[in-house]
Amino acid sequence: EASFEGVDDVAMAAPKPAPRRNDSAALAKEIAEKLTYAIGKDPATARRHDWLEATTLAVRDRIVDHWLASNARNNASGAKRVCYLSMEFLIGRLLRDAINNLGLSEAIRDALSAYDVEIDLIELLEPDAALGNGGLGRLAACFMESMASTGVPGFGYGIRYVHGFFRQEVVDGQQVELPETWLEHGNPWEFERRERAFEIGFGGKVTMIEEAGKPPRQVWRPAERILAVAYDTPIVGWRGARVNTLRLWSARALDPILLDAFNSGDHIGALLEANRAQSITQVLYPADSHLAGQELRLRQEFFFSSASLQDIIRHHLKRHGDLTTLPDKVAIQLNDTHPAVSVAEMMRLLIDVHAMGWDQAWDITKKVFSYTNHTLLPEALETWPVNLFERLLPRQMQIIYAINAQIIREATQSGLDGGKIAAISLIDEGSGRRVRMGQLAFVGSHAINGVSALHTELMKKTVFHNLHELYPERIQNKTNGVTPRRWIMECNPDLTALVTEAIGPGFKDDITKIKGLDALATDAGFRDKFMAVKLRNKQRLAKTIEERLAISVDPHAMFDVQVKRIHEYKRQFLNIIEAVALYDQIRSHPEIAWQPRVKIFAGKAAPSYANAKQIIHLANDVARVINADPSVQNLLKVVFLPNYNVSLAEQIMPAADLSEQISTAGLEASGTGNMKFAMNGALTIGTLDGANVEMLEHIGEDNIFIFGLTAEQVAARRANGQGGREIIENSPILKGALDSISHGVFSEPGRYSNLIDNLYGNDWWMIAADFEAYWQTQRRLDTVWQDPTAWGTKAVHNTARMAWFSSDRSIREYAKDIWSAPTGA
Ligand code: HBZ
Repeated sequence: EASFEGVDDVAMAAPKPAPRRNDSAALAKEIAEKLTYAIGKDPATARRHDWLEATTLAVRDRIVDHWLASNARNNASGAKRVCYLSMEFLIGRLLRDAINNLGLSEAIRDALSAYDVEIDLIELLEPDAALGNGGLGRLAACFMESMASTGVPGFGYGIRYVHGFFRQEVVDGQQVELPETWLEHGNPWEFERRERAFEIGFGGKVTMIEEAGKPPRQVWRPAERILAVAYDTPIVGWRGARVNTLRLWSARALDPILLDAFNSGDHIGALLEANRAQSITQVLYPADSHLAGQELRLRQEFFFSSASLQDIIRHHLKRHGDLTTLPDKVAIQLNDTHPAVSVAEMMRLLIDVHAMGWDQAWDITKKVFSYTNHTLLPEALETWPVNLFERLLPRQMQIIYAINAQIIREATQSGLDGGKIAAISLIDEGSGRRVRMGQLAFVGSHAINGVSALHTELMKKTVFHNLHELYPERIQNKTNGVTPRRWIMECNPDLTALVTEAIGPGFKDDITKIKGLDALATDAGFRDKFMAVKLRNKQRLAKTIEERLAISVDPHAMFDVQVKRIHEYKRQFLNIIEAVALYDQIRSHPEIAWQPRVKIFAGKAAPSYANAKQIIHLANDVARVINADPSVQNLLKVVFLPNYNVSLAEQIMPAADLSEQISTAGLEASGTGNMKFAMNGALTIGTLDGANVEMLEHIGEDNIFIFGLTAEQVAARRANGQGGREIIENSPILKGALDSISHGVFSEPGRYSNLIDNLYGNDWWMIAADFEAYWQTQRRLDTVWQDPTAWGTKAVHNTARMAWFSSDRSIREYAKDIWSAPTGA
């Protein structure tokens, strides 16, 4: 009970431990104590990982103090709680975050230096918790930190995957996936809550029970039952003011071993059931853009949804006694459709388990839930075959049919025609009957949001066009943000020190104050210091590149960076073609004043996404040839850094000069890397897509480099079926680059013919269509780079004008407009 319920009767009576002191002497003493008594090592023989663990435990004690206090406050005030249900939390390392937010950075550094231990070195040994794929999972992590920092009583609910996102190696230029084992040496941040375990059912039958004097009711008797066990991780907000909980569920068998089978000699068979149960939380699906469509995935979704809802209901009943007040006390945010089955499961729990009537249950459900959409890509929208759903979740399927009937009645009454009704139906009757999870999440929620202004408008016009017509007040926009603690203060300490020196430390508490830098953009002295910080960050990244890849890059060259998941719509291919074109042009026009560039790529491809893997291969092929060619040595390098993850991002963001945000317009819902780069003073080259549009508004058109077709133009070109052939044939630079790729300058001929044929064919991602504009804009950037004053001024404006993209702003908007939840500030 400790974490959620806080002070219970026993704890009240027990004497409280003395609060911890935060000076370096006290910390040094405690770290040594942890090392000795928790780890069993002597300072003289301790290894670096022992010091990491001892430090983590000492920091953790301080977090626990704040954590218990936060929970006690929640319980005393009865304030509305926000439950953020997400299949992914890409939290990365936690030690630096905790130390920074508790204001312990210097004390810890000093404490450890007494033992000749460097915090910067031991921190690197913490595994990077990669319980997510990309932007969606990282957004959930930023939101958890911002809820704690803005005073929202937030509870993250997700899955404790034993194996997070795979580790990527590049072998002979190609991606190889290796298992990731973040829990191998234990996880000091988590607390197992044995008392928080819920049964989760699958399969079986639904029967109607009729008891005298009571209305008939449905009872689900699952064929298979397993346990969901809670593991809690504290999430520390800025200044430790609030510590929230991330509760991750782990699957366990009800019976660890089947004794009958074991005793009759079937030793393996006796363990099968336990293995099957545990398999649910073994591994994260590594696909971010197309549906895995496998039974295990649906099991994962239901498993964590049901456990979270049972926990929420249990807590509510214990505190408030009565489920009719649930919407006043809890808001549940569905992070994409992955937890959308929650809508049906909530109805089941209210009706079947807690004996509520349908109408009241439906009203409560809609008031409690809200849903965030993160993609318009049709191949990423979740649908499940009706027969799979029915077999695994028979009662929930019945409820979905009943919800559907009700929605169709409402649609008919409001005069929607048959075609529109088919479009809003929760069941897709088209290609084999399928349950549409987006529609389910929509109808079960009072608010549905997109993640940037453009994306939200497109949602209204495309995927949810008809539902929007039926329920026009439900869709709203909540533009994404990123936490400035991790993405400025922690990843860029030199910049943080410089900003503090220039405008004082107020921006740490209120990021909008960073606007104060704007006036200094034209101050040569400040600008020089700003660019000197950038140079130091680039030197550090250059060292990493040298160590990992044995490629030496000049920190004075422009670092032109594209790091994100590899996907055709994100158009890494466009960037690579530009690199090839540049390579050709530098060699054919040595008289031109080319500006030295290092093109840096990083990102993972879904293991089953063949074209994305080809793009990685091409990047590595191109890099190998260009980096070995003495004729462009000082002017162009290409680097593919393997195994992009949160920790690598923390090193890359502060070291970038140019940020590539070049998705085909209309397809990147928001982007969040775009924000991290700009906050750290990189200029953006980008399309009018996702949050780039709003970045343009905030940063100003002189300080961001926008090119290419708009979302409308893309839609029109696609509708016309104009391919790329004509464009390619009229563009000697593009044609030349494609020819050198096809003809085997970088590999045997034909290796990339599939990718190239696609450009000549329908050019679905508008790479040919946008190439010329992209090329010209890159050359404009060369001109600006030649003028360090101009570049530095724009860089400072970027950092100064990005405060609005703090996830604190996003969270305050959610709290006010969607959750009706309190914020502290
Ligand atoms: O969510 C991303 C969007 O592509 C990006 O534009 C946006 O900034 C970010 C946060 O809103 N979407 C994802 O990252 N999506 C996934 O990772 C994903 C994971 C599993 C799936 C589908 C999508 O089954």
